[in-house]
Amino acid sequence: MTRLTTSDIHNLGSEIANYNSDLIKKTGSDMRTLVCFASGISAERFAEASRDYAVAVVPITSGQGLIGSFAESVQSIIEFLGYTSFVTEHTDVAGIAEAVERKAHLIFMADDDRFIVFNVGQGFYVDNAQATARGYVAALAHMARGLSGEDVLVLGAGPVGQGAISFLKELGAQVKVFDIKQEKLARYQNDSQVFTELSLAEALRKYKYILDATPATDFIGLNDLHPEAVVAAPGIPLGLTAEAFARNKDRIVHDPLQLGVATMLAMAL
Ligand code: PYL
Repeated sequence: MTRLTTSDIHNLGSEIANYNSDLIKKTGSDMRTLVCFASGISAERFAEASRDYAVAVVPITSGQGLIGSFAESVQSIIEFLGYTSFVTEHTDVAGIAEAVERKAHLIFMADDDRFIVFNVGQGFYVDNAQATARGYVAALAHMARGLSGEDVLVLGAGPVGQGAISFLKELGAQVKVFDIKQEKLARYQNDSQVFTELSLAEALRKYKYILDATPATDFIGLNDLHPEAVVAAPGIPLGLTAEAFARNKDRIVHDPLQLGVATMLAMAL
C-alpha cells in the first residue's frame, strides 16, 4: 500500500466543498449519495446517525510515525458529512482510551499497515481498502449511469482491486482484470463473471470503464486509453500520465483519502 505524504493531503480540509462539487459534476451525485450507495444504507439512516454518533480520530505514531494533517484531514471529511468528530489530544493507546472516555461511537485510526474505523458499541471494524473499493465502484457506476451488463477493467488485484471486483459482480458488471503478477489472478480462474486480461495495452484500448487500483504511476498514456474512457482511480499515485489526465479529467475520479474515508463512515454505522 502506498503511504500518503503530507503534500498529498495538505489542503484537503479547506478544499472538501470544492471536491464535493467536482464529484457532483462528474458522477451526478454528491459524496453522501455515493457512500450510501456503496454501503447499502439509506440517506435517512445516514442522516439519523449523524445526530447520535460521535466520531474520534486517533493519531498513531507507530512505524514511520504521524503523517502531518492526516488525522485532521480524516476529521474534516467526517465533519463535512455532518458528523460530530474530534481528533484525540493523545496518540496511540492513550488516544484510544481518550476516545472511549469521550464516548466516541466510532474510532478512526491508521498505522502503516491498516487504516480502520472501529464501531465501539457493535464491536466490528471497517477497513479502508474495502471501503475505498466500494466507494470508487459507486463513483464509476454513477459516472456510467449503471454498470449492469457492462465490461469493466480492473487494474490491480490487491486488497482494493479485489474489493472492487466483488462489488462490481454484485452490480452485474462483466469484470476484466489485469495484474502484472499473473499469480494474483489465479483466484478468479473458475469465476464466470471475471475474465483475466493478459495484455494491458489491448485491455486499455478495448474497455471504456476502468478502475485503476494499482500503486503504479504514469503507465497509462494519452493514446493508451479508450477514446471515451471513464476512470475511477483509488490507486495512489494516479496511473494516468498528466496529459492523459488533462484530456479525460471530467471523467476521472481520483483522490488521496476523501471517498475512502467517507465510505468507511457509512459502512461503520
Ligand atoms: C490510508 C492511506 C491511503 C493510502 N495509503 C494509506 C496510508 O498512507 N497509510 C499510512 C497512514 C499513517 C497515518 C499515521 C497517522 O498520522 O496517524 N499513523
